[in-house]
Amino acid sequence: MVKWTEDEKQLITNCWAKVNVPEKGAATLSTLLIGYPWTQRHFSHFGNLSSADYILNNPQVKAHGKKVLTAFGDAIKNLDNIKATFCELSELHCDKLHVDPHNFKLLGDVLLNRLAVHFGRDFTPELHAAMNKLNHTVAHSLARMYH
Ligand code: HEG
Repeated sequence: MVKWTEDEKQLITNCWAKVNVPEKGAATLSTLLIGYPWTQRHFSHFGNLSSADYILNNPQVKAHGKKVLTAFGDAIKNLDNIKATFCELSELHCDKLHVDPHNFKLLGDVLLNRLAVHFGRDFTPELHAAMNKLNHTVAHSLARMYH
């Protein structure tokens, strides 16, 4: 299991405390759906996703984005135990949703970009590295039930 230094834990928790989860969740999921349109196939029941405008204004996209980032928050509260925390979610994404695990990495990268834009110069290389490590761990933990 991944090991965190106290500095990394501090950087991640301090950063996350300043994140507006509903707003960044909506922005992250809509950017994923617009930028990587093959991800839309999982959300056909969310209504009209036929243009960037529709995606950005879709209330189900907003609500789901909030759910996804809330789960990121759960991972952050359980940094030493992310695999166990995401055990059921991994099963869900594997067995029921059949999401290609590569898409977890894409979502994490989109989130990282949104945070970098939001925090500007406060998004230091150290914070970037810690958040990148978190993304890898989240993606890896979600993909665990695939093999
Ligand atoms: Mg997933 C459901 C978290 C990536 C597609 N996702 C969910 C749920 C959570 C979650 C918490 C709700 C589970 C429940 O209702 O019990 N997702 C989550 C995380 C990540 C992620 C933390 C991080 C990378 N998901 C992801 C990606 C896709 C996807 C990349 C597709 C490209 N998730 C997906 C779908 C659902 C969930 C289709 C069901 C949505 C619904 O029907 O409401």
